[in-house]
Amino acid sequence: MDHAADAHRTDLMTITRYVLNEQSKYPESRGDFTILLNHIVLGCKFVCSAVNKAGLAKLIGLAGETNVQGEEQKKLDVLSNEVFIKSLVSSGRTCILVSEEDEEATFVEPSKRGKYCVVFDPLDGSSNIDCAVSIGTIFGIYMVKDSHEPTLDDVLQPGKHMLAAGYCMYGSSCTLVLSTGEGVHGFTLDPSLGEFILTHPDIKIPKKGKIYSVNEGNAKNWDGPTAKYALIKYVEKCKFPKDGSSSKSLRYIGSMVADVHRTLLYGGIFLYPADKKSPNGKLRVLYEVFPMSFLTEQAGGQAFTGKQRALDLVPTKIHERSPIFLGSYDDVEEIKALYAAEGKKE
Ligand code: FDP
Repeated sequence: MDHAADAHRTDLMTITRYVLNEQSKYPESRGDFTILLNHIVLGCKFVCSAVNKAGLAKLIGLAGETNVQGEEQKKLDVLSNEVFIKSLVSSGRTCILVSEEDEEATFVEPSKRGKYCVVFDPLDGSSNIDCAVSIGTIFGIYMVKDSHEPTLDDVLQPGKHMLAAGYCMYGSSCTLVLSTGEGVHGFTLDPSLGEFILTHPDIKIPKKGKIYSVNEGNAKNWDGPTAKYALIKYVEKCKFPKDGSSSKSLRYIGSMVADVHRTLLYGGIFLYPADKKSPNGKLRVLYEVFPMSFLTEQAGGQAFTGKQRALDLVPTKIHERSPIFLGSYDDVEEIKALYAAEGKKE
């Protein structure tokens, strides 16, 4: 009998235990962050359960449709948003919430206010919902700037000021990946326990990868001389490397959470450039680009916008977009070099 393995199996590092351990490093901490995170985790468990039951419960479809009982159906992303907003407000630890689903930020009423601002996309990859492909929730956490009345400036901060970021992927298993600024850790939901258990401690992205991930069908719309030629050259290099190395594989799920999750674990690069349809790129700075860039850097990779380090961006609007290239350190170095070389020709 392998007693060591047994001890490991019975000594479960749940996400709450992990965060409490982290908290104990800061004697002045009052446990507010742990409470906030517990409410995010609750939202993730709810959405996971709703996603798993979506087909059965007739949650799939457009908001505004009615089901056979004549009740109004809520689209999964509308439902997920409601759950996160309610859970975050009731935590008593938040003051501003920015959700992909809501045009305006939510300012929490004074009696329920705390010091954290949470930016999130409750259900990212929504075009994949109806065919049961992996989707996810993405979140980032800031601390309010000072004790004055909170304003939008508290969330319009560069990504490097985030205290924590993460995502939960609703895939073949439900996986929550979190960084509080001390590495990246992955937790898998054990459905029988209803607990996220640490399964991927200290995720490090390979220095160079064998996969590139981009919606290449958009190539005719890739925009601007620098972007267009840098990208075309990069993609050509992935397919027909001139240095005798093997060509890279193309993997594109079209769900940012799933594409970034694979990139963190297997290495490679994920690209969403600007194009003629989306001149500033498609992905949103606050709740897609920043959290994923934060995690990528914490795992040892890089995140670049085509002009600068992604986490240095200072958003001016809550739903601002940006091009993003993130992943293995060496792969992002290559795209940065191509952008620099093509930029000089302009
Ligand atoms: P979706 O439109 O399905 O919600 O956030 C938007 C997003 O998904 C990302 O999850 C995904 O990476 C990207 O858009 C896919 O966009 P394309 O369909 O243009 O490739």
